[in-house]
Amino acid sequence: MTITITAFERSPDGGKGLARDTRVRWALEEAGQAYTVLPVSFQAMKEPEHLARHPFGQIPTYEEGDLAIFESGAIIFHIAQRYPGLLPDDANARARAVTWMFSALSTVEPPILDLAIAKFQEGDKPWSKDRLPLVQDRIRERLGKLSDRLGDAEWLDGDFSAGDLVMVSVLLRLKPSGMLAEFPILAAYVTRAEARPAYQRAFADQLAFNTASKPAG
Ligand code: GTB
Repeated sequence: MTITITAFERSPDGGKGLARDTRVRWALEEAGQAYTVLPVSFQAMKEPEHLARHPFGQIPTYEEGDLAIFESGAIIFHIAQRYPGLLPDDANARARAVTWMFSALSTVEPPILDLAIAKFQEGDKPWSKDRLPLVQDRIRERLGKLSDRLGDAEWLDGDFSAGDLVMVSVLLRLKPSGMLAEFPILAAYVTRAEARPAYQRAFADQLAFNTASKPAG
C-alpha cells in the first residue's frame, strides 16, 4: 500500500530538517517503508482539501490505503506498531519505549517550543529579555534530568526505539540555540542518532525536497 505524507512545500528552515515531516521520514526509513511526499504550500494548508487531512491545517499528515492520520507522534506510533524495527517485542519493553515517546512530546518538547516562541514571536516585546532566561532555565531543568537518566547508556532503554527517535527529533530543534552543547551526554546521544543510516537518508531526502523546485499540492 502506498504511504503518502505531507510536508512544507518549502520549509522555512531551508532544509535543516527541523520541520516535523523529518521525524516521520526517519521512522519510515527505520521501518524500511517507501513513501511519497506531497508538498503543501502555506496557503493550501488552510484550504478544505488539506483541512480534511489535518483539522489544524498543519503538516505532517500520513495516508496509507483508507487510513488518514495526523500528529507526528501518532504517525510514528502507527508506523512503529505496523512495521518492525521501532518497538521491542517484549510487552514491558514496548511500554517503556512508548513512555519515552510520550515523555519526549509532552515533557521535553513543550519548553523547547516555548523557546522558539520567546525568540521569534515575542522577541520584540519589552518583557522579552526578562522572560527568555526563565524559558531557557526550564529547558535546562529538563535536559539535566534527561542527561542524568541517559548517563553512559547508548539509548534510553536498551536498543534504539521509537522513544529515541522522537526524543532525538525533539532535541534537534535545540541545536541552533547552542543549548544542546551544554549537555555533552545529550549532544553525543543526538550525534549517535544522526549517524544512523535511516536518519541520514531521511535528512538527505528532506534537504533535496526543500531545495528542489516543485508544484504545490
Ligand atoms: N503537534 C503537531 C505534530 O507533532 O505533528 C505539530 C505540527 C506542527 O507544528 N506543524 C508545523 C506546521 O504545519 C510544521 S513543523 N506549521 C504551519 C502552521 O501551523 O500553519 C513545526 C516547525 C516549523 C518550522 C520550523 N523551522 O523552520 O525551523 C521548525 C518546526
